Amino acid sequence: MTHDLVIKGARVVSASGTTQCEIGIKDGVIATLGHDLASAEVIDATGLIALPGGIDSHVHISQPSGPGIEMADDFTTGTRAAACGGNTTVLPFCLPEEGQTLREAVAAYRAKAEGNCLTDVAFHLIVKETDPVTLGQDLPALIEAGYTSFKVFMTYQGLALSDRQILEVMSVAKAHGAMVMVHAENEDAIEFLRDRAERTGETAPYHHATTRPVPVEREATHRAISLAEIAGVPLTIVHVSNGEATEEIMRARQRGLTVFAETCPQYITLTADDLDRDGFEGAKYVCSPPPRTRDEWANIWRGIETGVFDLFSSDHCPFRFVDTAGKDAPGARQSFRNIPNGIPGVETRLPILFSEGVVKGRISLDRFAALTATNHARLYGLFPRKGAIMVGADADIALWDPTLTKPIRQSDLHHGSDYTPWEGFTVTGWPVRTLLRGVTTMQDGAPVAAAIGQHLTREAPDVLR
Ligand code: DUC
Ligand code: ZN
Ligand code: ZN
Repeated sequence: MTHDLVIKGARVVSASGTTQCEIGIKDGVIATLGHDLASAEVIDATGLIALPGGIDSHVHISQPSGPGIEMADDFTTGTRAAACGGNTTVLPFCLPEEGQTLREAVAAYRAKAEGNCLTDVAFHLIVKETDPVTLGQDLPALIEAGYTSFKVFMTYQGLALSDRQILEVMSVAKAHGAMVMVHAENEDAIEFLRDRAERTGETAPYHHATTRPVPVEREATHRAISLAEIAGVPLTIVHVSNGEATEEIMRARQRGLTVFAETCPQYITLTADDLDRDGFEGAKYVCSPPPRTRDEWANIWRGIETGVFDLFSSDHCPFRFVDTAGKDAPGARQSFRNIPNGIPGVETRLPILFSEGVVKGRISLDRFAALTATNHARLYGLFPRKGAIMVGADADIALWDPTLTKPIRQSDLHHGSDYTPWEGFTVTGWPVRTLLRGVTTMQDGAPVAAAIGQHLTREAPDVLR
């Protein structure tokens, strides 16, 4: 067979292990893994590692974030940054605006993404209403149409669902075959701590962290797992930040429950002290759950190394810092309550895990591929088309230089935010070329293609098939 493109000379992290071989690509699909392959075009990847293109299954793009607040990324900048960070697919959330049905929201997000993406895109839903139309009509129809995962919140006024409502949502997931993702923090406990902090003048960004302590997350994690057990559904706990929540997940698995878990770069590299930086700088690090301590980094690493965590996602939720529509929102300097919640990270997720995990000897290349691509595809109904370098899969590949060492700099990044929480953080190992269905989307750190990203229809999660 003559291929359209062959990648030669790379160590290939394939679905069946890491080997030295060539990757033959035809019509955007991996056609051959072998040697001495014929092709019209060749990429010499000597000295590089070929990994599956990253799938970031937890990003927020163009999501409404309150009156007067604007997310820093639209689909053009968000997926451009993703591609430059070695990703080929992202899964943003679809949040209905006030008065909008879930189906209308999906149509609106699809329209915002259409023709603007440098990665492929598929959407999770956020379920914030449990009226009969949402649960009886919209959600079943959307699951049928391939929106096979949705997030529920246990925190945030206007988003948080009661235990009863979560059970109702879970029973729709059970009946129609979808994955429930949970943001596990106890809203009442946070409100109590937040009101008390404000009464005593503890209003600086740092107190975002002190009012969302570990027990707030541990308790909600335990409760979410119990609700999933009662409803009889698998569950994914997203953005786990600490050891006690991790233990809840381990205990649930020991009881035979199917619980998946996600963590993020902020929980192995940032601490609550970052929120205590001079002046208003701490606002740059306000996200939920908050970054914890160095001891918690060790707990999260143990979970990554021992397989408790299935997913390593960015939770990219970007706001600009010098902007009254961003972190410097009206009232934000008076109380942390008013600081928009979230940090940018879609472009830096993979280099941080490669450097801190693979280069420092904590995880293998195979485990890196599972945590950053394969498991995301399996859990969210994209496998085997996405998530692994194997014959028949889309030719979504990131070529990595494992020796390239440089600090993360805002000036090198491509997101819409005006800062990175990892400014100056030195990383060894960077993606130097990203290919989406065989087309180069990033080369040497710069975006190079037109917006060729497509919307992906998903199957049911592997575990439900
Ligand atoms: N949860 C997220 O998943 N992202 C940003 C904010 C939040 O609370
Ligand atoms: Zn969340
Ligand atoms: Zn998120």
